[in-house]
Amino acid sequence: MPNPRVGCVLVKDEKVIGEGYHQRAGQAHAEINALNSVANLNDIKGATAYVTLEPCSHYGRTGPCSDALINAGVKRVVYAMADPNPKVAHHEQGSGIERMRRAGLVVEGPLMEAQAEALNRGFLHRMRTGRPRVVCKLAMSLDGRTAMASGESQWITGPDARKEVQTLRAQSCAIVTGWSTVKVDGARMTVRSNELPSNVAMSVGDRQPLRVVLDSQTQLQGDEPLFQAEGPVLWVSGLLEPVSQVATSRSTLPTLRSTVEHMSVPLHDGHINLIRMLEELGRRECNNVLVEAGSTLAGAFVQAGLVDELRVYMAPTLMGSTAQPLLTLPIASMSDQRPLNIESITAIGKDWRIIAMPS
Ligand code: AOF
Ligand code: ZN
Repeated sequence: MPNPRVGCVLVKDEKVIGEGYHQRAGQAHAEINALNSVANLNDIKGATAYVTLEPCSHYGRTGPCSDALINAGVKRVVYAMADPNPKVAHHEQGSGIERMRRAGLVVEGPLMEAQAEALNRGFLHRMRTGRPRVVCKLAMSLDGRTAMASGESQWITGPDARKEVQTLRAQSCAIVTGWSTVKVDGARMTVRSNELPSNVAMSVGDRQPLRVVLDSQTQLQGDEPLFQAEGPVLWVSGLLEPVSQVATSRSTLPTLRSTVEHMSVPLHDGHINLIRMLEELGRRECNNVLVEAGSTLAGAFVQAGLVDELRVYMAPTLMGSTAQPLLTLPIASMSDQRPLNIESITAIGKDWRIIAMPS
């Protein structure tokens, strides 16, 4: 993060002569690592490079990969998909593809575009919209309930599903939640690295995703467990009117940990503008957002059309008709339904995981 996952393989005379991948933002891109992996530089002359993303054309944290391939003597480049990053796609000296063609290389693609797209859904979404991709995770009973009338909701799903959510958190840039989850459930929304599968634990290290708490009416004190737990927090609350009152309310905030940032935003009909909030996360180069919230906030995200993926964990239990529905989403007529495409239904321990996208 915030960069895409990219891999590159160099082939000469039907043999793989080098390979590399982009390991971390700030370090060399896939193509450079692949070129550096070849012992004899002469072997690269006339080789073909296979890349999962169009080689870049810009000077960012590193130099342009398209130039590096040209200068190394690569003759043909096969790319899986074009890079929608405006810095590459709209570069004044041409995109990576254009530069390489101009230099006389044979450039072919896209090839296996859907698979390449699936590698980097969050990054690609941010490049196209300026906002992160939003996954909304929910847990429900077989009768579609997500909390008792009292708000009590722990635990609906079993340990396997909860473990998977740890992985989902670890792989997200930010986790968005609402004040009531923080207050009522005492949720910390952290990643517990000892609950991660070892390969995930290795790739994320001890990084904690940014936890974003939406608290339009400033109902939180700032001393709840979420604020005490390790890792960065963005506490978003509504501006009180008149502005002078803001200072008053601020003076009542306890001393916050240095990793907690408090941000006041103008409210719209008493609510935090979710699109603005996502745009702010996009500016912070956040690719993937996980919404882990109660039915009200999750419903607001769905209602605003901001959920790119719904992940529902369904537990083999009935919570009854006085319990709360999955989402607060008032729909009056069948013509206003929100149709979804189900991508997969998978057994996770005793629960079922349903992944659905808006159609
Ligand atoms: C490539 N090969 O392996 C990757 C690319 O900040 P920088 O310099 O690392 O540039 C990041 C941008 O480069 C990123 O937003 C994306 O457009 C492209 N990523 N390009 O040619 C790579 N990771
Ligand atoms: Zn590059």
